Amino acid sequence: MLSFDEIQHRVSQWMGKKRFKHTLGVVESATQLAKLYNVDVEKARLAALLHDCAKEMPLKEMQDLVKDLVKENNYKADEELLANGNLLHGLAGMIRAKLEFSITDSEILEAIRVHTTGKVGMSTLDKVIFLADYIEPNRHFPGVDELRKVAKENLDRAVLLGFDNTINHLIEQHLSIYPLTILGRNDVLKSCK
Ligand code: DGI
Ligand code: FE
Ligand code: FE
Repeated sequence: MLSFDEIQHRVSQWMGKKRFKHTLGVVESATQLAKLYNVDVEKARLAALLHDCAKEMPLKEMQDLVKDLVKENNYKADEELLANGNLLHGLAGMIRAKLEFSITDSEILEAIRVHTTGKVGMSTLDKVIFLADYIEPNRHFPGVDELRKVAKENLDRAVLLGFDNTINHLIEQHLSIYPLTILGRNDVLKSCK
């Protein structure tokens, strides 16, 4: 098994400078959140390092990677997920992490897979990665400071705000909302009550 630094070096070669900087920011934020919410810090660091490892692959390559392994892994990849790299890079990244680095920890793999869309029944690690992706230090968007504040107080409420922000954004741009994003949002809303 490669060390964290060796994996980091390989990952840096798979993406541009900006995304690599984002990735290191997610590692930093995920480390803080993991400590705060009693998640295994090493798992959080590795999931954060790998969460976008497939993001800059051409869509066709992502699709090939996914199609090969979807059957034997029992993952469902529907047409909407397969057609959009913004949605597919989580599943593709999970498979890449497995193939290239022999990552077998199912909690790490799942957090990578669901980091964009979320899902119903997210684990604390899933939420930590989802949120770290949102609030890492290089993110600048209206409301990010409020989100950073809530993230320190209540994990579920911060994840809900993240979902709301994504969904609002998609609506403003007249884009399709992946159904699992809505289901994931409604599920975490229940935990907030
Ligand atoms: O990979 P990152 O840019 O760091 O962040 P991400 O994995 O959260 O991906 C964000 C992109 O995915 C952004 O362009 C919005 C898009 N996205 C997130 N949820 C949905 C979505 N796109 C669609 N069509 N539907 C969704 O539910
Ligand atoms: Fe991503
Ligand atoms: Fe990201």
